[in-house]
Amino acid sequence: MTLAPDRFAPMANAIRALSMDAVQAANSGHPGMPMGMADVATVLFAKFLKFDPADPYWADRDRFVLSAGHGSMLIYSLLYLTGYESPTMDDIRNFRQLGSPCAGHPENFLIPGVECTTGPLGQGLAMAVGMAMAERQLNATFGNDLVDHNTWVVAGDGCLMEGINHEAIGLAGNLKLGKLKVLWDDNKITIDGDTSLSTSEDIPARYRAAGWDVFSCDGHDYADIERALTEASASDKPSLVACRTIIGKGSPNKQGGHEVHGAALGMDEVAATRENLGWTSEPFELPSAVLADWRSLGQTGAKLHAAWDERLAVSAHAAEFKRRMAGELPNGDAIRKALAEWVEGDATVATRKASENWLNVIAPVVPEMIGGSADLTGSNNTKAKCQAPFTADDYSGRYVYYGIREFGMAAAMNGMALHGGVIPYGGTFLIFSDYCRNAIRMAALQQTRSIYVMTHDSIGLGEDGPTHQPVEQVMSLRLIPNLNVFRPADAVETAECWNLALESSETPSVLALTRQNLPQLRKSGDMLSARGAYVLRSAEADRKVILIATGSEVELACKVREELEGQGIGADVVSMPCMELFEAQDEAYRHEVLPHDPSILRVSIEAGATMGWERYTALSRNGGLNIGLDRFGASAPAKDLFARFGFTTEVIVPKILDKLSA
Ligand SMILES: Cc1ncc(C[n+]2csc(CCOP(=O)(O)OP(=O)(O)O)c2C)c(N)n1
Ligand SMILES: [Mg+2]
Repeated sequence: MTLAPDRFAPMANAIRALSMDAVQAANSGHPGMPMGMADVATVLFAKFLKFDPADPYWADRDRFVLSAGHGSMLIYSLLYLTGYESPTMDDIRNFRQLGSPCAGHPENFLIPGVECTTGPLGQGLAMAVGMAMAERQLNATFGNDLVDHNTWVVAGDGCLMEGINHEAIGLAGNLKLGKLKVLWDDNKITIDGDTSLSTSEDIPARYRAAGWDVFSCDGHDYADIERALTEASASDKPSLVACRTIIGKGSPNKQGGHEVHGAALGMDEVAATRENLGWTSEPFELPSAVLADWRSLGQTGAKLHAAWDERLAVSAHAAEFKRRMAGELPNGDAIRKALAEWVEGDATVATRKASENWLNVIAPVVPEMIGGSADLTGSNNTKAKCQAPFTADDYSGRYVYYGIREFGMAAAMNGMALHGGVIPYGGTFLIFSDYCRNAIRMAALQQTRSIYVMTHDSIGLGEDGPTHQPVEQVMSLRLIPNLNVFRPADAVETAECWNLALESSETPSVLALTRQNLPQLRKSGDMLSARGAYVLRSAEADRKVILIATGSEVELACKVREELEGQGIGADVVSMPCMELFEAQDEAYRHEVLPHDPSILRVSIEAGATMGWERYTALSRNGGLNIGLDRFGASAPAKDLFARFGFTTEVIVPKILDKLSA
């Protein structure tokens, strides 16, 4: 059924009423944006968006991203009105309250119809770029019958002003992501006031320069909105539609001003708005005819979905397509076997190189792995031989040249992972994890399988100097909940950590890898890294010391151990490639690796910030010892830097002897 535009006004007013009432009830939230974009959203959902409320996870649905996440009541209203199971009206009544899935900002893990978590401005749009990339990649692999959908974004002035916007639209423009459509809530208001306070940018010109098509409309004129969205739909370039709107539209005394951005209207103004809109229903009640119009609209997608189901049923690709969309890895036995046979003999390689070697084994058998790098392919060693470039001319490629856009890359990877059907990994220098940081955090919050390959992980990178040498990055990444930070010690651990990252379907991973060569410390791929930490070398003499090390410092710990053993002091070496996985082990295992014995001195060795290591050392003999780097590095060959900053047996062994005799 096609609704005539004369039915749209009450439908849009239903969004306005729910939004202002929910914000009023919570006495907190953002009514301005949903009230301003209610008309555009109504036309989008009525005439353009492909969706089926009965199946929020339908693989070929259009993706709808509310990048301006503060306007969360817009999406909650739309999901309720069109007939999704969640949220319920009770959930909306309890907007922003404990236990309601209608959180302050939309959360993908609380409501199935929410494609991604938004709120950090700019990132929703950048994730949408990744969703549109995943769509094209899967389309090239599985064809139009199974994969052919748009990605629609609602973005505000803030999303367009953020720096990440430049990265995201540059990437999308170069890749000619024609199925990406951004609806800009062009209301010329941000929190502080009129946008002229802070910007005079010609946004359409900037988007055109990046390879986009730009359209515009009066965001309160249904026919004009439909015209602009029709034009955007026909474009084969990514499109920006500037929707000229009035923030808080409908509120007679507050619309158009910045106060309506992020505060309840107040009881009097809510009443005045009801009057102004001719809205007579009580809060959280809807006229049955209006709800019926919304619900009938919600049912139109069922037909498209059914036709798609039929195509899937007869598709030769059905099983593979379903596997990928379910996020299940292929043929786990083959992967385990490859791992068991991995690295026979002694391989002295940098872990970044070991990672590349492993990718050449694993990427051919996991076709959903889509790699990439932020212009450091040759340094991050992220490209497997089997991967062709993903370009505007060939979307079947599996390797993305992200350009020097670390934040944009990390966010796009999250969007790819959220889209499903692909497993994104991408590289940069570990030091630039700071540039990616909020996207890494958002991956953790959203429980996406994003794999960040971060090389040059310490002063061991050498001559590039302190601007490039991570000091605090590894430990600070460990602070992020639901993020596995891996720092493998050799080629065997590297392959194990890669596999753990691939298997962690709801936890993103950082792989911190070395530039410099490291010896192979273990012979077999028996997945000891899965425990997070394990005893790599056991004391021979009476055990007095436990050395806990990660990455490149495990080799050093082994040398320290040999010296101590030579002096009759027994020492274990514990390799700890992943602190988070170790913390997840049961107490018995943790005590086996790190026994509670105050006569034993525990020593941490990691070429980075020592803060945090006390948790493993402080309660040991004489307060334990932390060998690390709590200052910036310097520009010199790696060997000289390790010597200069005390990462040698000559410096560490006497410190341990001092501690033992204190
Ligand atoms: C990265 C980031 N910085 C700051 C904020 C806080 N913030 C939320 S909304 C907003 C203003 C956004 O303006 P606009 O996108 O025009 O939204 P409108 O006022 O039109 O609803 C700001 C600064 C945020 N959510 N994310
Ligand atoms: Mg605005």
